[in-house]
Amino acid sequence: MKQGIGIIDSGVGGLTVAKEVLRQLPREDIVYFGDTARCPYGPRPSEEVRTFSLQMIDFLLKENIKALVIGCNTAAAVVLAEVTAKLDIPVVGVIEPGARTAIKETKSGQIAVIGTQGTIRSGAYEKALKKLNPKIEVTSLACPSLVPLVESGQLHDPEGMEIVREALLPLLKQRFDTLILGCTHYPLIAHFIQEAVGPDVRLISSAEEAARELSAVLSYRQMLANGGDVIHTTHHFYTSGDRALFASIAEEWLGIKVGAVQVALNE
Ligand code: I24
Ligand code: DGL
Repeated sequence: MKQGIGIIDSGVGGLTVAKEVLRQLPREDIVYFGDTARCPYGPRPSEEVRTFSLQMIDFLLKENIKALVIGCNTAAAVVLAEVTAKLDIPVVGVIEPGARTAIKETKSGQIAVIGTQGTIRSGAYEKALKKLNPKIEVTSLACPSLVPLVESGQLHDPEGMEIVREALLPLLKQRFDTLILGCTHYPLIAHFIQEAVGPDVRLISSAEEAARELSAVLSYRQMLANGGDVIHTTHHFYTSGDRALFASIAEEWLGIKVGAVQVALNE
């Protein structure tokens, strides 16, 4: 039987990762789990994020996946190392791939990172960047107002632009030429973010880079789904919350028909 790519996220934000996987690896089946009932993870203590993430992973492992993507930056910041060490299948996080691309792109050696409180507090991006190049200067900023902004749907209102400007104010005193969008939701407001930091700053989407990394890993290990001219895929979507709400957001975002199944995780 064809094995799928497992993707976990705190909710619907990881659909930005799923969309990139569908685009870059159109032959692959996706098995997505979004913990919408307990979203957001950003403000939660890391021990809680760890427990919740491991519950989702346990569920997906029973779904016969061949690789796992930790699509949520907050979760990847906490559990990636532990899960990579524990599982026999390839595990891809959303942090290292974005860090690598930022290092490749920066000319000044000054990189900024934005994310949730949990992601920034963990220092995971800073560690990943400094591990690759200790001379890189890193500026990190938690932006707790941006996930609620995206989820409010004000993606094209002047009010949304103001919230982004306000959130990024502390960055504008800093010097950097590359900005890592270290959160699933930020690609949806990339236009606001670009406007706030100016046209000379290069934005890096962690979702896009994670999908690229997955593609490289599967290719290297000769684990890519094979087939001819006709592509046949079956995707599965699980949510801990309301399945109709989940499905409507997923359908709009991915542009495919989505049947979501609700699953209760242990409290
Ligand atoms: N976008 C996100 N979360 C929401 C939302 C949204 N509502 C409207 N849009 N709600 O995240 C979160 C809370 N829900 C989740 C489902 O269960 C119940 C609780 C960003 C989505 C990233 C793919 C705006 C919106 C949309 C469709 C696509 C994109 C988008 F409706 F931003
Ligand atoms: N998925 C989370 C992340 O990428 C954002 C939403 C949340 O706080 O749960 O960090």
